[in-house]
Amino acid sequence: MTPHPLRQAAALLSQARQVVVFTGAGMSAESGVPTFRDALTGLWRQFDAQALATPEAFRADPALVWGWYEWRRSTVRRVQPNAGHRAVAAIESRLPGTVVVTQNVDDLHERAGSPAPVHLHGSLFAPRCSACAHPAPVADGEEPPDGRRLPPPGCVRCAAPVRPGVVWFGEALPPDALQAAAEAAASCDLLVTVGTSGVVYPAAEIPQVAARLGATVVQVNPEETPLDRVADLNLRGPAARVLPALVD
Ligand code: BJW
Ligand code: ZN
Repeated sequence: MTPHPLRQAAALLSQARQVVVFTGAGMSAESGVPTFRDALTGLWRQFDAQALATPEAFRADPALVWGWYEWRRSTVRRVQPNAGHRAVAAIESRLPGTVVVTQNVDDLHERAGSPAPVHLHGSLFAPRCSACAHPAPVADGEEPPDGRRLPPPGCVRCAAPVRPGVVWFGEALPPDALQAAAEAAASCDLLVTVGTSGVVYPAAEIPQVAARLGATVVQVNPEETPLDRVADLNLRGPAARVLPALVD
């Protein structure tokens, strides 16, 4: 008899020697951070990605883009990691050497106890100068700007506008992060992909690389995704319920 998929996944996890946990927006959904592409609530269902998440958009209207990201950052500051983030941290403490690779720009993995997640798409908490890349301080204790336009601060070094430290469409991913993720994917024997639609490249290659090189891939997602065919096991459920059941 085929064991229950959850039990099968828990057994794979307990036998694994080198694990990668690859996460997307669905990981933080139950904390109250909106995903990008979910029907109705996804950010790209309500906002125009081309007008907000491209370098051209920032050049055309820095206050629109900066205000939107400050609103996103204030949302993240108000929410807490969920049981899924804590389960990921539990996997890492049980199996040191586990690598968490996230597409998320929030800090919920860190706040749940993951020491050093690899941020493929940057962070809401690492603004930098748009001209000289000098790191800029994160504004603290301000009232959430509520999605309103807000002119970005000027760089202390060269006075050019400060930009959000995230990766926009058409921009290269941080080379160190991409390399760390690719190496971890190439050397793991189990990759758990959680809460990603798997449509944004090159990030979506990470589970595919692991599968191609022989790792077992387990997917946690309430919906079907293009990664279904890469995954050996599909656990159809929300991260905050499925992941704790894997480490219990
Ligand atoms: C749950 C859940 C629960 C819900 N529990 N699960 C055509 C083909 C291929 C590629 C391209 C193409 N045209 C253009 C490209 C390239 C482009 C791309 O991939 N576009 C595709 C969308 C078509 N990629 C790029 O531009 C990248 N750069 C690049 O290619 O550079 C080339 C280059 C090289 C050298 C020099 C210069 C250039 C950059 C991509 C950057 C992506 N940026 C964003 C925004 C980040 C900043 C911000 O936050 O605003 O990253 S877009 C957005 O998508 C964000 C996410 O990280 C990323 C992935 O989304 P994710 O995490 O998968 O979220 P969703 O919403 O899509 O899915 C959520 C999932 O969760 C769903 O499946 C739900 O079912 C599930 N879920 N509740 C578990 N409770
Ligand atoms: Zn500068």
